Amino acid sequence: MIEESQLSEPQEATWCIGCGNFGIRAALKQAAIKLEVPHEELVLISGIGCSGKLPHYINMNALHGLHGRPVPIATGVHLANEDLKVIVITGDGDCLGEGLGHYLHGARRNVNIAVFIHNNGVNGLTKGQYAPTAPRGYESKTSPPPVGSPMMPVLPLPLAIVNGATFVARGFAGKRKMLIDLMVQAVQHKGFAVIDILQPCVTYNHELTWKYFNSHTYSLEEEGHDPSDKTAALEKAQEGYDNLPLGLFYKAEKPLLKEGLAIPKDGKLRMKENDLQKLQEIIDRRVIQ
Ligand SMILES: Cc1ncc(C[n+]2csc(CCOP(=O)(O)OP(=O)(O)O)c2C)c(N)n1
Ligand code: SF4
Ligand SMILES: [Mg+2]
Repeated sequence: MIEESQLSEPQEATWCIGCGNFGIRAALKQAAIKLEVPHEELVLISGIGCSGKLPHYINMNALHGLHGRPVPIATGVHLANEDLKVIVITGDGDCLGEGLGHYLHGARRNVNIAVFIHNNGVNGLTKGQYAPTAPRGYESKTSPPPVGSPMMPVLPLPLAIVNGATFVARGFAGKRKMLIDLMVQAVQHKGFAVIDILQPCVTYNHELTWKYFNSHTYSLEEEGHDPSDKTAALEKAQEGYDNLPLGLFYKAEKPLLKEGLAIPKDGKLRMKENDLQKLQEIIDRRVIQ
């Protein structure tokens, strides 16, 4: 239903030449076409970062929010209008640093949104500080040699699995076909869907490069991994940077957030008329008390 020409960039991308974000954008375009949904039903919610700029470079409904906050914004958009397919575009700093609490709560709520984490190991926009996913020992301006990063990386996928996410996957910006397929499945999935997307930052991260990811990744599917096996998924999701599995780790069906909320059943929340005068009266009463 969506033509490629409808997605062309409203602004020219300012990402560095060779940045993995280009591969992710290209995959997102193809996924949007493959989803066969009307253009107006897809919406991107992004945080702040090089990744967060993606909605400026692809023509889709979008809201470019605050650093660390795209998951709660997306939750609100979804609950107000369940017809929309809501996709969060977030960086590893955005999602797993300042936004980590929101990420975990989104997972345990099993809110029906798809979260695409652009994982480059650095805070790209703010010039290359090590991000929460940087491996122990990673050297950067803020984690100088000889020690490098003195702590373990945050592992987004085991966290998602143990906290209740129901679609958990990893893609790579350099493996386009697999990434498109995972994106389509994540958006179609009913529940909290996460894709950890390996995304080389060619300017600041000289360890997690295109070459590195090409030679230190393998396919879960080719290994015969069963995504309904939660224990095996957790084990695989904890494998480190030496040999990173790609593909679908875990998929399950669980009750959705909206099923437990007092959302009006007689029509969408967005169709409800708000009585602003009544609201003001309530606010005034509270102020006086
Ligand atoms: C509330 C708030 N805190 C911090 C910042 C500064 N800041 C902007 S982008 C960013 C990190 C971006 O890193 P990441 O999310 O990994 O995105 P990338 O640029 O790597 O895609 C930070 C800390 C901000 N803009 N707002
Ligand atoms: S700084 Fe890194 S993440 Fe940001 S646009 Fe450049 S290569 Fe991409
Ligand atoms: Mg980053």
